[in-house]
Amino acid sequence: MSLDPLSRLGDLAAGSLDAIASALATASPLGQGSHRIAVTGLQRAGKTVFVTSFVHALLHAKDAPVEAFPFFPWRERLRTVELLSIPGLPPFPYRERLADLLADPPRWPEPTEGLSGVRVRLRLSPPARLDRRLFSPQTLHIDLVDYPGEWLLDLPMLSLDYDEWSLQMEEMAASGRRAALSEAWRAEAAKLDPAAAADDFALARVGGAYVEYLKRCRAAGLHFLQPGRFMAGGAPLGSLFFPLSRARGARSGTAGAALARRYEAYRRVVRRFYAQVFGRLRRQVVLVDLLTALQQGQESFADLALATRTVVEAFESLKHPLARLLPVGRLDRLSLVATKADHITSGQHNNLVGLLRDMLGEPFVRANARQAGLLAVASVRATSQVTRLWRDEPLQFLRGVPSGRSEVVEVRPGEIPGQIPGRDDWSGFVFNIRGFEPPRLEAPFERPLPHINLDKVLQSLIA
Ligand SMILES: Nc1nc2c(ncn2[C@@H]2O[C@H](COP(=O)(O)OP(=O)(O)O)[C@@H](O)[C@H]2O)c(=O)[nH]1
Ligand SMILES: [Mg+2]
Repeated sequence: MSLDPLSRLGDLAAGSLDAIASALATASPLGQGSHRIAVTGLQRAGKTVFVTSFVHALLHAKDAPVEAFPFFPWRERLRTVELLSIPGLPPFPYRERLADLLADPPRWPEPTEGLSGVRVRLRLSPPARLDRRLFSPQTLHIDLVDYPGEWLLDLPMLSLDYDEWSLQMEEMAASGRRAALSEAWRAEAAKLDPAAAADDFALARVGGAYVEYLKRCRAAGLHFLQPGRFMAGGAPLGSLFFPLSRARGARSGTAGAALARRYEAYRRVVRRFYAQVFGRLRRQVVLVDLLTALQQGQESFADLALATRTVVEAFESLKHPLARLLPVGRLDRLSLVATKADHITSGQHNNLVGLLRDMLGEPFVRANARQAGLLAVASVRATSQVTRLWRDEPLQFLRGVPSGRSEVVEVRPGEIPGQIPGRDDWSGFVFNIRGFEPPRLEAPFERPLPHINLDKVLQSLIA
């Protein structure tokens, strides 16, 4: 890989994206059915846990009691099931991640970077109405592809030139909590003369400060971070460019012109991703961790809402194949999932879905009612529920081991609002939403992991 920033970008586009694109373009062998399900979401939304638990359920649902994974359409006809990799894609490390969950004590799996995939092959007897002597078993592939939602945050950049993007980003960086987080970067940027001759070291210094700012935002629970690829997946693209509206009109050879050129090169990568990868993923699951943002308060929540809407707009754009910016693409099914539903009591799940609906916006939900389903899901359920009497009233409590602790406690996570609270109403809500250690499950655990509604995601994608 070259050190020159522009050719590093070129490598990224030509190398990994093309490889991924051609892997996705390859149809499955003749006569085999296949469902390719892409799973996305911002960092820590729960993708790795979701894919691990989903694959595990596909591998073991057949012999488990029906209630362990109620929706499983192949139960009666399934002969064998196998785990494979998807040719050409980095493998999703299912076995390692499952081993983390089944360890003693169990741990949440290590994060994965970039895009990866795993294939489950089901061999099915012919349907009962066909004569089994005449028809051979059918093969069905279920592919799961995990990719960072941050890659979808870049869509708006396709319709903004460098000036416009810079202005938007600078304005954002100067407001709310971001103002303090961006101070060091803004101070560095102020020293840069966009009309001076381009100097890679000077640009890298300010660029480094910009990435530091994005990282600080993330640590503070903010999610709308552009460019998304600076913060997620494989190659560290960190110091390529940054917003600088003062660069407007800079002549060629100057620092300002270099920034604009790098921005354009980056946009070509983004466009390529949409054209070659995103447009090929026709069944997608978008995971959103609303609960953590809710606990972090109004600004975090508003920021997650902005990021989530941006992600979802990427899906909207797929419905307009003639849209100037994107190639032909189509979306068959979209499952929108509020994750970690085991962090609240079951009586609150409807409100959690209401909150997700409100975050996506009623117009989006209505326009996509045919393909899209909204669900509250726990891929791996870490809590159980108990009812306790409090002043003669039955109240629901969660039982589980809080993160970093080892003893079981009972908590009340609080009432989840069924829609986004108004700016002034936040103080009226008291949440006690916290992380839990994963449940203790004994290896080998040869049935679906405890979950909430994981099978309904399958149903919403393939029914
Ligand atoms: N209680 C609970 N915690 C979860 C669940 N899914 C994810 N988490 C938590 O969220 C963290 C991030 O999940 P992960 O799947 O790594 O997110 P990713 O970055 O989107 O791949 C995990 O380490 C867990 O602490 C779930 O179903 N239940
Ligand atoms: Mg992950």
